[in-house]
Amino acid sequence: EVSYHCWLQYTKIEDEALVEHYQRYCQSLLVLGKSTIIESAVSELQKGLHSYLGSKPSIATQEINSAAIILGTADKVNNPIVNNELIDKLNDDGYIIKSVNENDRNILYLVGKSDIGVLYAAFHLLRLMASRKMVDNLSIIENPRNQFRMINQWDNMDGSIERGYSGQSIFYTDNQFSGDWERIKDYARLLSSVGINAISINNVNVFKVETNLITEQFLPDVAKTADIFRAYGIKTFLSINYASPIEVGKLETADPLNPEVEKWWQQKTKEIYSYIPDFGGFVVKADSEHRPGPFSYNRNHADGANVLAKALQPFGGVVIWRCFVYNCLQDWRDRSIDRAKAAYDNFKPLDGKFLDNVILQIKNGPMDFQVREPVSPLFGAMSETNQLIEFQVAQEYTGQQIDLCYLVPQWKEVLDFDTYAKGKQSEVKNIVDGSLFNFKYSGIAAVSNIGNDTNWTGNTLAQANLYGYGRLIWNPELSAEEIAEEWVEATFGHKQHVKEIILNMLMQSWPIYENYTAPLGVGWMINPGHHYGPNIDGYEYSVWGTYHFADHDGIGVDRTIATGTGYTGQYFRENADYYESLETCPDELLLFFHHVPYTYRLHSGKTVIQHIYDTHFEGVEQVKQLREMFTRLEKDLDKAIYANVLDRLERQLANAKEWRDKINTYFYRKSGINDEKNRMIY
Ligand code: BDP
Repeated sequence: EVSYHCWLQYTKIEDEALVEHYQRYCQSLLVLGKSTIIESAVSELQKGLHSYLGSKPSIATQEINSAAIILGTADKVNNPIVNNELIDKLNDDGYIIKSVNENDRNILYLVGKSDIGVLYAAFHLLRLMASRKMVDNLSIIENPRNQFRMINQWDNMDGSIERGYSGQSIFYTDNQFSGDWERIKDYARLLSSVGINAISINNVNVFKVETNLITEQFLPDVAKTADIFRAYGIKTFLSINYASPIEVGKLETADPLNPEVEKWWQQKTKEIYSYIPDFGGFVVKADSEHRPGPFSYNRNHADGANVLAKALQPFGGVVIWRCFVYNCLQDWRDRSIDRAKAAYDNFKPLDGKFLDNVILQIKNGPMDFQVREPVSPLFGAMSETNQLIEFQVAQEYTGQQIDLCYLVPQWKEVLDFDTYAKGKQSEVKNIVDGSLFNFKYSGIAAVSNIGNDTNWTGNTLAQANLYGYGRLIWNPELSAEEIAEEWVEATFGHKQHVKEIILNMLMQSWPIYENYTAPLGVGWMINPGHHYGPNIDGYEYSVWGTYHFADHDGIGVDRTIATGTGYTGQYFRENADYYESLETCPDELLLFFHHVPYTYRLHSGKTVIQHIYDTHFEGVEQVKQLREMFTRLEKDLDKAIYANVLDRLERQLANAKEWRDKINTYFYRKSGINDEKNRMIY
């Protein structure tokens, strides 16, 4: 099926002039140097060129006379075109693409600083061809902006995926590795094609079976998996259970300061590296949502992380320690507790106490991947500690790959957010790329959205989020629209109206989803547990710390310093003031920061209650429009893809209506205020 190949379809080029143009460069491949990664580049080019042009390039190992692509690492390329001045502009994963005409020969140089750059250059060329771009006079220098470009699988070994919306795991089934190595390889290709260079292959919640991934029972299969990813420049990580010394090692404690525990981790780590010499390291969810951690032993998170870091240090591995730490058993009647403050409160005091191969992984917002949240105040607050930002490509709270929600615009807003940590231009993107504080390690991670559905992502259009995630973190300066356009062309081809419609649908989708779900940044009005569909009070009187405080008079969480939880005080001055004051607090986050009456007037000029009514009515109409636009493509799209997306749009419409009716009715009854436009509210 077409959808299986996602953006690597390499659809045959019909325009003969263009085929001829490419042929002028692509008749043979001259490969300089040898490595598994370079082999991946060669095989991808052969596959792609064959598919685009109808003929496979020949492979040459010596200078040849026909039109050629010459690929290799900089040290192997013997041509003044690729000079030191140019090479010096590359970082470790960077590359150069140059087209030249020498003695009537056309040559395309694909040159990496190291072999991974060569592979990225090959994918870049294939991407240019997907967009049907000419390749004359190319002079491209590319460097990824972020060092870690990571994907986190939330796959369990029984085959289920925590927050998976596209079938079962491609990695595991029945508490074993599934052995579907071909599929894993295709996943590696997809990830590498957009520059991903690290993957953790099991859920952050590590249960009984997965605890054994670090034992001889499973390490051979972990190693096999790592071999596949390595050929695409991707390092393998494992999520570990903090209580492993007890559960695997049969020790009586997992206290990080206990010498036996320390020794155990050192031996264990050594064993892991004997299977996987370039193992990336551990991802750790500790003291969070009932997972074990250092708190059990009255130790802090720095103690907790450092014992692992020490064990990994001799091998060059890192600890990725998650900051999603909060009390999930709160007394909901106690208004002084604020879950949003938890990560900062737990970690900020530990700045500078972590070893330098520990990286803190911080969710983009202070709560949990809601459709709208402010940026976590931890970014910029720890100048002495490596930081990674965590996004969620899986659409847990954003429609579960049933509803359309292209998330690149959301991530972009987060990366562009100025923390003012060192004055102006202290944007999150300058923190996580390591530049602002000169971090040794840093970057971006995200929860994957794939499963074993044929199209990988449930809704075929959700492929855009995986693609867009990779492209954006490679270069945060790309626009959400540029990225979407590339994806649409690679996936759906070049018919103008197809491009326009799908692009349009993607670009509108996040605001539409926001319109019919929880209003103005308040979040959480979602069904508890599975997190799909509306449930206004579902979380209101429970222990999770996720409240909206709606009553007869008003709604919202007062997080101000003056009268509320004081959360705004966790930001640097400029942002603290900005959110603290009703005058400047932006509408879309109003209810995250303030409790206001329903009659409160937004900057938009509408009252809060009227805004709620309007956006919910409008959201449903917009989903109808999405569906209508899409049906215009029936004749243009692959049948299976058309049916798949249409089915999702129908379900999205039903969902949007349910949200509209429940939200509007609820607030109408609570407030007793009529809709100005007298639409039907129950
Ligand atoms: C939440 C999910 C939960 C995860 C948790 C986490 O609902 O399943 O385990 O995040 O990130 O979004 O650890």
